[in-house]
Amino acid sequence: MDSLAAPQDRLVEQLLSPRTQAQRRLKDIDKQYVSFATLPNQVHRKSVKKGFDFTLMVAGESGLGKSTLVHSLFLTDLYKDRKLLSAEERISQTVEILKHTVDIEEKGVKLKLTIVDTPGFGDAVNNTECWKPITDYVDQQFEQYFRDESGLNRKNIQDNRVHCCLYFISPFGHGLRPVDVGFMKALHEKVNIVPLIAKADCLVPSEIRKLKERIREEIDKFGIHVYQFPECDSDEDEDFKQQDRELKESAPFAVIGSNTVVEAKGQRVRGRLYPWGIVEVENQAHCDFVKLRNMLIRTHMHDLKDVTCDVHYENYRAHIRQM
Ligand SMILES: Nc1nc2c(ncn2[C@@H]2O[C@H](COP(=O)(O)OP(=O)(O)OP(=O)(O)O)[C@@H](O)[C@H]2O)c(=O)[nH]1
Ligand SMILES: [Mg+2]
Repeated sequence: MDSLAAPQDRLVEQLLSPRTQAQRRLKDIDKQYVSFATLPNQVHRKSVKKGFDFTLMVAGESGLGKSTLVHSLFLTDLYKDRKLLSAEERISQTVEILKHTVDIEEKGVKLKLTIVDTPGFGDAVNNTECWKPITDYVDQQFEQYFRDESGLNRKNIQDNRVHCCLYFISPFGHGLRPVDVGFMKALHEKVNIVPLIAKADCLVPSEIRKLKERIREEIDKFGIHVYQFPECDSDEDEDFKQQDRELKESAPFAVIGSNTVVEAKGQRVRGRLYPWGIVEVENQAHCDFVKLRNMLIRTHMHDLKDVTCDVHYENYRAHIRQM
């Protein structure tokens, strides 16, 4: 409508007080619409009031840096007054499934973030079905949700379903190992899998590029369904489209984790200090950590939840009905 108005009218409109402008706009809306155009606002207000929740799981072979990455991603930022771990207080080996929950609030928006840290596998000689405790955990959350949904008090259901599983792949192999294929195939119908190349500081850029390519090919070859980033809307601006393209091209993300803050070029950054230099976790030239964090928190959290609900949970319900 704006574009059709005469320039003088537009100028007058701009000179009015913001309040009068708003009232006029409302009147215009009244004239043209039944008013369900305000629905997004209503939904927005309601969701903000209720708060959001998100559950992220990490899985993969033992010692690939899962617990470290989770701390680098969230916990050190989330616990504002928490001290960073010193070298002596290193994270120890995870031996059982651990659930951490943190409530964060930013500009009045509440997020309840749950992180499920799982013990790494691959230490045993026989790794058949080593992912069983993890598949059981994911199933139990569906089961609980299904029970709550069919119960009497459906108003305040806690959604503990796993919305995303970061799967760590070793940087030392030449692609996927049989255990990686086994794990991902056991879980790909139950949860959104986001594969990661762990400890990317062990590889030079050309090796990372090759390994990424190899992993992408093998994921295809073995028919593994990892989480697919949704198509970018055609009406998005060029910057957003470019970011989206870069995100898709970077998969599987190569990440680095660290619990220590080091000094690099006069600044204190989270990184790893080697005798020959420093790798910075949040430096985009060093790894894809920032891309991963943006994807999880800023751009794709909602889609990950939607796919969990509409695809994975529906699969589970269909499966239950058949039994
Ligand atoms: N080079 C390098 N080492 C890392 C990185 N992330 C973690 N580490 C080190 O790898 C070791 C294992 O890290 P953890 O975070 O305990 O690994 P995990 O995958 O949780 O291991 P489990 O709990 O046994 O499954 C520690 O000594 C970390 O300091 C990384 O990005 N690069
Ligand atoms: Mg661990």
